Amino acid sequence: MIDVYEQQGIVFPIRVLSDAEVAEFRGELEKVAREGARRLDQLHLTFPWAYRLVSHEKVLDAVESLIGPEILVDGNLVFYKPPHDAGYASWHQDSVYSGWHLTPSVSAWIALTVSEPANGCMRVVPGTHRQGVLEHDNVQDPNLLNKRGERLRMDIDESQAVDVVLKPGEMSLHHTNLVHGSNPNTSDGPRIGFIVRFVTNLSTNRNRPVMRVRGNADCSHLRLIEPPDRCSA
Ligand SMILES: O=C(O)CCC(=O)C(=O)O
Repeated sequence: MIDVYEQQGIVFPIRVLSDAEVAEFRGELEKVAREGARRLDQLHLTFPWAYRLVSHEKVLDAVESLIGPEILVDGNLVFYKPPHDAGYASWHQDSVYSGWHLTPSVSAWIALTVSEPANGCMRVVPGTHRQGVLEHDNVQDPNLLNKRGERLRMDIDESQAVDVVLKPGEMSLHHTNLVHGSNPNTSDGPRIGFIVRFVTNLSTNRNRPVMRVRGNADCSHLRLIEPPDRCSA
């Protein structure tokens, strides 16, 4: 797995959830996704089911094979594309605003529906993670899913792009410098991606709280936050 990841900047598909687990997590998500919501942030801080998903053993086993056994969650978001929705993600790198390129990190994209070209699956340009952090512009577009409207300045040769096709319960793991984006959902069903940003105890970023999901290294230099079920117990 690590060889493909280092060469391509992404590895997929990785089966992590059973059909029953997909149904359970999707059911929980549908309860909190308001009509028309395209983006839900940081669910793992509030909802025990979302914490269970970010700390799922199979997800963490794959993550551990790339960044080692000390694993922290630095963020979580859901991109929910309703049927026939114009929402899209422009070509971008995650590192631009996050600083994840400064520390061991990886993003997990967990499919809670099928994810394919017709419903706007993630698309990547393999190998671009080796180009370092590239120039981006900020664009205003109500259909843009990227929070700050970040869009890669250079043109992308679309013939080099690869569709990250996933079945429900499968996951991809991508590098923070990998150029990626996605097209609108032109299908009759929703497309749901549950995304988790993982870092390690080597992170020095105190701007955001992080949640430990595996390991026991000293993290006193970070803002560690407890899982939601323990807080409310
Ligand atoms: O889910 C998408 O369409 C885009 C995903 C993305 O931009 C990301 O995971 O950083």
